[in-house]
Amino acid sequence: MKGAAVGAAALTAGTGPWAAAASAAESVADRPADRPAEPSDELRLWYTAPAADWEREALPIGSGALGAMVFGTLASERLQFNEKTLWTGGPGARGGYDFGNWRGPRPDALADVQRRLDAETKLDPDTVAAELGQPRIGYGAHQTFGDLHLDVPGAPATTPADYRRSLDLRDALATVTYTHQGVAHRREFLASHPDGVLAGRLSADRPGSVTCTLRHTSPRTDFTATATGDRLTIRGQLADNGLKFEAQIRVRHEGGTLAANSDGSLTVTGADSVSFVLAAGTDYADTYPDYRGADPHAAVTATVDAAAAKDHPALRARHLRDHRTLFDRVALDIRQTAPADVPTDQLLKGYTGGTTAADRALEALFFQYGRYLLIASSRAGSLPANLQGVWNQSTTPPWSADYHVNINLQMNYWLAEAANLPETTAPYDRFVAALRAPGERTAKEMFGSRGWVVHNETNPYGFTGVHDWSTAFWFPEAAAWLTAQLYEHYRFGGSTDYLRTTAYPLMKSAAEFWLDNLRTDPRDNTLVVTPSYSPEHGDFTAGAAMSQQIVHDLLTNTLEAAKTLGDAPAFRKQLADTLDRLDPGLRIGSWGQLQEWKTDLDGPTDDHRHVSHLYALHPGRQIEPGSEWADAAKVSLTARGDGGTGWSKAWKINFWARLRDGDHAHKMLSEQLRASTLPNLWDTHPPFQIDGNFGATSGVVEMLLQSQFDVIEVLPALPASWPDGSVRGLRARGGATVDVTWAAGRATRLVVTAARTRELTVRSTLLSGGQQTFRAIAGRRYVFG
Ligand code: FUC
Repeated sequence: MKGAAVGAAALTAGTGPWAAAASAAESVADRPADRPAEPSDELRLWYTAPAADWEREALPIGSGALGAMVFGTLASERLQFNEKTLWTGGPGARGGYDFGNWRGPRPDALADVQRRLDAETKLDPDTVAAELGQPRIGYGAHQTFGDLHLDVPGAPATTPADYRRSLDLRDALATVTYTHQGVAHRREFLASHPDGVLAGRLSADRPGSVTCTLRHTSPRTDFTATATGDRLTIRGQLADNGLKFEAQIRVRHEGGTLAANSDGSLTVTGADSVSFVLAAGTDYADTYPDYRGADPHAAVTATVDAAAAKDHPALRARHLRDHRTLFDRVALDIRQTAPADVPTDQLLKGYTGGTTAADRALEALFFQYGRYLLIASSRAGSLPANLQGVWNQSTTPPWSADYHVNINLQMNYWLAEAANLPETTAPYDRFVAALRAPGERTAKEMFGSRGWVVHNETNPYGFTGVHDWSTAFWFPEAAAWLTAQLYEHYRFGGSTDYLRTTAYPLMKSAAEFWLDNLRTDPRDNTLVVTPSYSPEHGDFTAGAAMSQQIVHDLLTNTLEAAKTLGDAPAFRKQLADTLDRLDPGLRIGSWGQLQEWKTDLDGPTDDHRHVSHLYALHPGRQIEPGSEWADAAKVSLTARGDGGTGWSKAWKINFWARLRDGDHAHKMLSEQLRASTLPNLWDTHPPFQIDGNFGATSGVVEMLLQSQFDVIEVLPALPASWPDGSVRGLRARGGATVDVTWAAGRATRLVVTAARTRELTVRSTLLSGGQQTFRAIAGRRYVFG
């Protein structure tokens, strides 16, 4: 009944489908009856040749703390692997900082720059960096742990015709299969979060035909590798900062013999199958100021021994249950059909911009790949996903494979709540919480103020100061931006306890920093951030749009939270008064654009990749669709164009979706696939940078469901190229899970599952008047259409 009023009917009361799924999933083959089987080929990356190139071709698996890149090389399988905390730098590193390093510039340098900006309105970045910057020392970089090689003597010299290398996103399994001399060989690799190990198995369909040598190599020299019994131990200490690291590998074999070699390798000969488990760790701890915990030996030994006590099928079953509990929550059907004979690199090459069912298969795969990658690189118990997730083959990776916080780390988590993976934010929360102590020290020493601060980028060792790269060093707004995700976690999940204990203390401290640091702009008496630098672009000014919008967002969220939690009226009043006087960072310029700076400096031909002044549109919620600001944002976005680096294109998907232009959002998705995606579907800046993958998945969600204004908006930006389809399991703020089916571009069925008892407002063309508000009961499903 198109457009007719359909009463919200509670169908089932219960604890929600995912709780039921988790307890019912005794066997991995089990699937609750209301969950359709998904065509698994559509959720698989596959190739017909081994990977030659780490960045472009190898396939990622990860458990959050551990990651590996699988090459599928015939004669010597290569698993490049990582442990997330293996970082050089930090206090105690050679030339490392002692948290006094950024006592900063001359005590009056900041005030000088502020005075000059009052008088001159802008200053070039080099001038400001000469005043406020200082060399960055002891920053460090994420390190590869090395490669585990599995040498297979007698492997075919050329790639067999039936060779297949694949990554199944539902199973989180990387497999390699081929037939050689009549024997079918299979390799399977996984990264298990519940068991904390990388695990693999080599098998064949003829008994006795698996022989292989396991050995470890690394570009580092500060370790020893020893083999005893079925165990290979790699142990060392980073020369740079003394961080201790250890990995242990244990091998099992069915049939054949095992030998430990004096060169630190293990050889299995003539087995029916060989399996291994690998655990790794360091003595890193996220505790200021020393950042060291227990020697990793005991934990690595316990983990690897516990995993080695299980056989591979048992590890695999536990891994599948864990992964699918998260992954299976969301299914996207845009009438995609993956042609059975077209490998993923060819699917990408043949992509025509979304006009065919094969194109849609790539788009749906890319969407789910973002979810897969977040599960693989962000689980509780380690650091959050860095610029490369958890995958890094180098000792000097691009940008140190660090945590850039002038957009990149934040973008990594844009999908987490709405794409139904809220558990993946646990490491992010912990990381942000750990920045507070060093960030308060930096606020005190550099700014003489309360609160905490962090600038353009950071590392696991509390680097919260500045350096002197003039166009990318000054960004004290980063702390405020980082806390926005914490408040989103509350808005989606609704736990007041989480708000009180985790989010609010960090938000409040970030707000205190700005209460102390906003200055009165002599031009108009408003409160502004100064000096202010719109990320990586233009001159230093006072009150650039993004600075103002971020602070506006922070103070708005903090005031809301303070009311919810009943914080002191005097503090609430201070927040409200400050918001009243704050320049909101929204201004329309001479050519109808949303201004990037407080004075009208925007060039209509400027195509810079950062579109910072649209923060208020996304990820913020200051600009409502249909407003004059939205029109101005559209002018700016149109002028910036459809180019940019991978993450920039991904951001533009989100922007266009928020502007309710599904076709342009889809255009940006197709630009990203066409120009900024590698054959293994990693996003490329270039080089590989994972934020673009995460940002694109977030953008697709924004096309299908939005809730930033506390109204559940169904199909707000559906593109013409997805006329029919369905999506299951997206989350909305207010604690609801939404399934939508649509046909000919209009919703035909809507299921809202309430996680909390509260009033919900749903907007959809399916509802009479376009909108319905009802009191939802926790655990019930409300079906429309
Ligand atoms: C920001 C971007 C760069 C790059 C870097 C890691 O500084 O401006 O393009 O993505 O982060």
